[in-house]
Parts: sequence; C-alpha cells; structure tokens
Amino acid sequence: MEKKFNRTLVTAALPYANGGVHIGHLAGVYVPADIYVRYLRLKGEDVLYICGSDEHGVPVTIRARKEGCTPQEVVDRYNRIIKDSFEEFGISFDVFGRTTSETHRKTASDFFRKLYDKGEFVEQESEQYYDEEAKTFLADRYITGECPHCHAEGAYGDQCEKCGTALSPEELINPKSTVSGSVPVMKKTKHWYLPLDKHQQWLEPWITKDHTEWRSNVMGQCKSWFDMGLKPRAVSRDLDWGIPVPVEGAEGKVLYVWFDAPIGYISNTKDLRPDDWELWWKSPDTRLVHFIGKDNIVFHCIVFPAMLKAEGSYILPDNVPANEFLNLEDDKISTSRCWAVWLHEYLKELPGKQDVLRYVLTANAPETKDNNFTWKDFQARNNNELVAVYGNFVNRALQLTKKYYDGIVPACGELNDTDRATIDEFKNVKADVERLLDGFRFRDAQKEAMNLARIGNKYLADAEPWKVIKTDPERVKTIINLSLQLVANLAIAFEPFLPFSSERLKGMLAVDGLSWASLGATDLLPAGHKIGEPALLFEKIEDSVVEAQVAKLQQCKKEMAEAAYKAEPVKADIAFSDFEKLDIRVGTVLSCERVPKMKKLLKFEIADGLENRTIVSGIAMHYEPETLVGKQVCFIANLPPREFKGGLVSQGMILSAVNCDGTLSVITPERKVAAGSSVC
Ligand code: B3M
Ligand code: ZN
Repeated sequence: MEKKFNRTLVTAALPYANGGVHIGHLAGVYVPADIYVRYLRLKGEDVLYICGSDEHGVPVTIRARKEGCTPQEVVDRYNRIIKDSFEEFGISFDVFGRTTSETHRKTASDFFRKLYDKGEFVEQESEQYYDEEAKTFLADRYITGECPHCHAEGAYGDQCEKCGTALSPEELINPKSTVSGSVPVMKKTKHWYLPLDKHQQWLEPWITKDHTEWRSNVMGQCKSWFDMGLKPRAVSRDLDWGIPVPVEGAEGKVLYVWFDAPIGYISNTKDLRPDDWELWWKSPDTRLVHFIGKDNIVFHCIVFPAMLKAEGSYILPDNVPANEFLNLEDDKISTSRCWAVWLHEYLKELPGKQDVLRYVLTANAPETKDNNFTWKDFQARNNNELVAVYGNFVNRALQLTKKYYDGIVPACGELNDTDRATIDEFKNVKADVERLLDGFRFRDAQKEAMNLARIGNKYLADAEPWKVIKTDPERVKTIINLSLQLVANLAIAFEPFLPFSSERLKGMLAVDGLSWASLGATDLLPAGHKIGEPALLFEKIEDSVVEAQVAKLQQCKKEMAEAAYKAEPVKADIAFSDFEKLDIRVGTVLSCERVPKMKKLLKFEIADGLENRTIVSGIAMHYEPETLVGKQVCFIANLPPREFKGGLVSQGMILSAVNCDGTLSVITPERKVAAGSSVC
C-alpha cells in the first residue's frame, strides 16, 4: 500500500562555509531540490525546504590558518557569500541557517547527550598523532608525508592527491605536522563511537527491502557498505573548533562535524518553525527527503538514520535522491586546481542569466552517472533550445497577437483537425511532468516541458496564420487563441525549472494566477483579455562570451599550477671551467618560418654580430613565427652544427624556459643589446 503523507520536509546538503558554491553544487543538489519544492508548493502541498551552512570541521580551520584569521571570521564571510548566491539563483529555501547558531549548539549537544545517556555509544581509546609543540591532536589533513604507494611528497593523512589513494595517517612515511612542522608522536586518546555494526541488522533490510525505489547509484553504495560490514564510527574529535562534547572528562573534544551537521537540518527547522518543528521531524505522516551529492550517501543513508533511530523519536528519510558528479570541460571540478565556475562570478559576468544556467544544469543533471558541463554546450542549449524553441514560440505568438488584435486575446472558433491533434499532444503534459518529478527525474521532466514549446512551434508552422490571415481571418482567431493558451501553459510548466522566466512571461501575458492544477487546459486566457508588451524571453549568447569563459578557466588553472609548482631537483655540480666552455649569445631574429612537414620546428635567421646564422628550434607548437621577428633571443653558439631531414642545418640552440604545463617561452634579454653580445 502507498504510504499517505501529509507534508514533505526537503533538506539540501549543508555546504561547508569554507568557500563559495560552484556549478557542481548547484547541479548536484540545490537546483533539483528547488525544482522539487517549487513543484510541491505549486501543487498546494505542505512543504519546507531546509538548508544552511556547515560551519564546523577541519576544512574551516585550515582555511582560517591559511588566511591568518579566525574560523569564526571564515564562516561569517562564506555564510554570507553562499546565502547571497543561492538567493540570486532563486533557490527558494524556507530557511538558510548556520551550524554555529545557539539553537544548533544546544540541539546537537542535547542530541549527543541523549544518545550518551541511553548508552548508544561505545567509548574507545586509540592512538592518534599528537603535535607536542603545538600541544594538539592532529586531524588527518594536518599531517603530511611521503605516500607509501607512489612515494610522492606532501601526501595528506587521509589521501595522496598525486595518486588518489585513500590513506590513514599512520601509513605516511616521515609524517610531519603542518601546524608546527614538527614530527608528531602517537598518543592515547578517548572517543565515542556510534556502533554502526549493531545497527546493520535493521539498516540493511530497511534500505534493501523497504526502499527498493531508491536510485540505483544510492542503493549500490549502501549495499557495498553492508557487504563490507558496517564498523563503529567515531563521533568526536580532538579539535578546538566545534561543539564541545557534553560529558565530563571530554575537555578539548568536540562533536565530529558529520555528527553535528545533519542535526543542522533539525535545528534550522526549529528556528523556522519554533512551535511545530516536531510535527516535521517526528510525525509519521511527514515525508523526509534528503537531496545530496554522491559523496554524502553514507552519511545520509546510514550514519544519520542510525543516529535518528538511536535517539528514538524521529522519522527516517523516505528517499535520498543523490546525484553523481558534474565535470567541467571534461575534467573533474577542483577548487585547488582552480577548475570551477563560481556562482558569484557567473552572476557578475553573465548578469540576468540565472535561468539559463538552471536550464543547462538540469538538462545535463548527473542523475544516474557523472555528467559534463561545457561552455559550448551551455551556448548551444541557450541558442538552440531556450532562444530558438521556447523563446521563439512565445515571441511569435505574442507578436502576432499584437499585430492582428492589438494585444487582445481573440475568441476561439470551431476547431479543425490540426487544432485537435495539437491539443491531444499536450493535454497529457501535466501527468507526464508530474510522474517524472515524483520520480526525481528532473532532466526528463524539463524535456517534457520543452516539448510543449516544440508542439507550439510545429502548430504555428502547420497552421500558417500569416498566410491564412489573407484568406480566412476568422480562422486566425482560433490559431492565435490556441497558441496563447499554449504560451500560458509554458509559463506554468516551466515555473519549477525557470522561475525568473515564468515570472517575466506571466508579466507579458498580464496574468498572475496560473495554477499548476490548470496545466494542460486550453482556457487559461479568456477572449478579450489584454496581454502586456512582448519582449524577448531569452537572448542569443555570442561565441566571444563563452570563449572568454573557457580562456578564464585555462588561465586560472595555469596560474594555480605555477604557484604550486615544485621545481626539479638540481643536477650534480659541474666545474666552473666546464661552464666557461659554453658560449651563450644574444641574437636578433631576422626571419622566422615554419619548416614544411615538420610540425614542431621553426627555422630562424639570426643576426649574431658576425655573419648571421640559421637556427632550427622545436618551439613551433608554442609560437606563431611572425610574432618572433625582431625579438632578441639567447642561443648556444658553439654547438656542432646539427642536420635535420631535407638537408636543413641548425647552427646553434635557442634557449627557452619550460613552464610546469610544458609550454616553452624563449629567453630574451631584459633590455635590448647589440646582436652577438655574450651571456655570462
Ligand atoms: N558539508 C559536505 C559537503 O558539503 C557537508 C554536507 C553536510 S550535510 C549534513 O559535501
Ligand atoms: Zn600517492
């Protein structure tokens, strides 16, 4: 039997307040959740959309240390930035709270204490790395050393970024504390553990038998955890940033961030609804849905439910529609490699285009597998779908209304076969979109909405009102009436997906009360109603705009790589007399051209203060030859001549710097010097 729910509590993962939010976050969590809650609200359902920033944990302390400020300053700043970005993208949270709030501190602390008093934790001592100079236990991320697998230096206590292997700090060779630089020692420490091994008994059937409707990616991850056997998880940490563990003898210990963060959903609900928050969290007729990214699955499907069950009075999630990851230009989104599109930057650089990004991210939503965002595809979807299909239909229908009827909706006359076929095609749109949205299939649902516009374009193309107006003006009234009804349907169907555009479109139609229930109807705009002024719903995006975005990404990535570049070890010493044997000179480039059939080579004529010389250099992939003419370069003058294919002889070697990304830059003197000057 279908469970009957009376309200839905939707949560979206609390973003860490140690950085901004990027398109990966938006696509993975906040846009799909927003579509879902907007849809439920339009249907008149009782729904709350809960979010906030996750302000504890080691990443915040690392950021603070790097920036030389306090963790509180870091989270204050990013809480603002994140909240503003979401608001501007129309992410319609009912509340956006903070895990540093007093409500949250008390809620999380009481929650821990209740589990503690009920005997739901096991206490365990273990050995952990301790920094004796800084007098602090070290979180995994604060320890670096040599990777035991690939032997790269600078691997972290939880992962080697070079080879990607997950590590535990004891595995690092020559570990070092990044706090003081000293060598850490092992020291005993006590922590509280949630015995997930005991919870497996009910967790496993609850997910694998009672929730077979969960997405396969979510189910797959849960099953693999179960197959490995759940293990107790520590819910406290030795750290000075977080919520103190509320038991005696726990000085210097705080709740593990993954223990307090999901409780943030509860405390933020409390702040929003102080009087009836329990109805939302404890009543079995409330449906709880968590929107998250795939890296959070274990916490939302296993750890948090175990916490809720152990507490005893809470409901459990009904569904956890987790998304996979979104890549950017075929590469993993990475903050540290500067490979991301930040929302606050997008808003500045492409103002007013929030719906375009919402559309593209939904069209490419990583619902079942990782997906890819490219600026070319962004442009194509805008130009070929939003502009050419949706915007074009709306514009034609509204312009024709203005032209023929001075903006007044004409009456619908008798329907012919084309009209009836068209109505048949779109009358099921409501049921189709609803079925898809109820099943968390947002990209297909949006496709369905776009299909309405395709139907509209086809209808106008078939009915040809611009021709018929000359022979049968009465007939055109019906065509325009039906087209306008379709436009009104589009405003409704797109409302959960593209809220800003639907608002504008309703303004153009001069209506505000189009309800979801009336989706599919053909009498939304009565005859005689005067519509507003038509304007373009979407604008074409030029090549230069997306090219600039790609260039910006490449540039930022390059600068980041340069800043992080670790130079090669220096070669063995040589005698000074050996160095003196090298004759390095400056020459002026007289001409420079590509060598036919040799795509790497450039042929130079160099003025060297003597008789000039020809030098062949393998830098053709890095320079347009004409840009080098007139420049001064440094070259080794006393190498034996080298012969290339086709009898080409090089009399020297041009010196270049090799950048960390492999690009070559010729070395030139800082001031112009006489051709042939020697370099010493
Ligand atoms: N802040 C991790 C993340 O942003 C974490 C989510 C908490 S949800 C309770 O991926
Ligand atoms: Zn490694």
